[in-house]
Amino acid sequence: MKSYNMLIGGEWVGAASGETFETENPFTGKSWATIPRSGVDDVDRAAAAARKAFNDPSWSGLSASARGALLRRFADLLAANADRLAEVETQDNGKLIAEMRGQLRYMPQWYYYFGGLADKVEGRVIPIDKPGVFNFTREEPLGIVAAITPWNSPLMLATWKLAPALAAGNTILWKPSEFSSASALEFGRLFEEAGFPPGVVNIVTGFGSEIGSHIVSHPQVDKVAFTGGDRTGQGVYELAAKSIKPVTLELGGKSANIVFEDAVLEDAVKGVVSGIFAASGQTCIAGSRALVHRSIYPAFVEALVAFAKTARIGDPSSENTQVGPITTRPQLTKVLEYIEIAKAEGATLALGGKRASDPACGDGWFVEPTIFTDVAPAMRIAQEEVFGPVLAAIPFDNDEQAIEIANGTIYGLAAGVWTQSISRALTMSQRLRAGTVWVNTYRAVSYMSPFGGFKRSGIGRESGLSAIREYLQEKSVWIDISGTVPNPFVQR
Ligand code: TXE
Repeated sequence: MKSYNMLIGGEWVGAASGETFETENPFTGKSWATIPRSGVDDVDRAAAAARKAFNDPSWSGLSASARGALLRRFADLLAANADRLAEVETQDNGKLIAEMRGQLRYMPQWYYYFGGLADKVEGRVIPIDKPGVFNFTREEPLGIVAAITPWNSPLMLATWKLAPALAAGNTILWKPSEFSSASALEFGRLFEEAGFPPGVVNIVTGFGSEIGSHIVSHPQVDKVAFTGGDRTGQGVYELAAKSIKPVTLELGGKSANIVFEDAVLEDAVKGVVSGIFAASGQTCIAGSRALVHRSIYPAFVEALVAFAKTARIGDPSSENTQVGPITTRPQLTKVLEYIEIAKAEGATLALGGKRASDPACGDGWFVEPTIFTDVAPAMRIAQEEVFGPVLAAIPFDNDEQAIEIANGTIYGLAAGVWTQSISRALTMSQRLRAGTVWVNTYRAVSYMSPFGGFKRSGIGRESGLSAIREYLQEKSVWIDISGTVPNPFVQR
């Protein structure tokens, strides 16, 4: 068993209580490392360290260019360690090694991009309406950013927060998911190696149910950046409101992949399959509803099932595997429950539908790629986030109905449109109430393009130029240049 410590104020430490918990490998179902189990006093220590670092000239006195250079140095180290980190992640959360390598090799771009942006944040001079005064604005960091991150793409989703927050000059209290803390702790070493002053990045491990509320309501924390489930997100939002903290929330979705009758069917089949079966459906942007024009519905479903059947399921550390395990035991239970719910609701099971028994899966936590047809838009399987390899295929009759069904959930994270018509593509991209719309592609993300949710999928945007604004606050500075301070008792 490997034993990890966590990072507080530049020191690698255990929990003050000495307690740890075990982290499991979803492919073997066995524990492989121990992680410190923090209590509230550990959070207090980390918050104090983050505040000290925020006030210390070794961080606050750095020029924006120097901060940018640190981020770029970190990016270089990340690139050099990408494959090693990918292996840790695959062992800890069961994501495919091929996907993890791709993700980790791309991840440095966020630190290059936001490192480059750090010294391009500028204030404004306001042509103020009052004579004898000069007014300008400054863009300042918020202070301590608490990053609370999930297990599905642990380092990427943390990066979307850490890169802009650090570029803006904040310090970090990061609580990774209890299901995927190992990679975060390995990642932490690179901040040290890059030369970030102690306490600028603190990593506190433990259970959200035990320390989450304490982090969110902590008086030292100035902002909460959260990715996770919508119920947990609601709680975070409510608690943050009590101390008037700004939040960014990314809370998942029930995204529709809409296939029109004029689509290139082969491409649409690939897009729908990658939308739902990549990462075993455990992505916030999973295209978990396939909306298919009725005229092509039977042929499309047949092609979809045939293609999905070719997916190789098994060991995530093998290059050839295409569908890996479910990351956590509770998630496995949840996915299997939703399959039963869909059956009970009267949806037709066209593929899969149970825990995988393929010998390649061993004792791992696998669910077969599952497709339900005859799904009505109001069914729970068409409304609620499953976060697993379960697709609901829904027919529609015309464009208007497609929009109505696609927009007819509480979520609004993403949508896919498959069509060859430019006017349809543009109309759909305008009328779909989602933070991202893909046309004839799916799952593309970049450090350059804003990502976030409409409706209950969240608040705020990550990546792209505007993301740094989520970690800054504007200050207005007034300077008298008239040289005479007027008598306050004389009305002017
Ligand atoms: O998420 P949680 P869970 C969805 C998905 C999944 C469901 C539950 O549908 O089935 O959420 O997953 C921390 N205060 N998504 O239970 O609990 C927790 O420790 C503060 C969608 O794993 O939301 C972890 O670090 N923090 C999603 C983080 O919140 C708390 C990604 C996320 O865990 C807390 C993951 C509390 N009271 C799950 N309780 C997406 N948007 O991509 C827990 N946490």
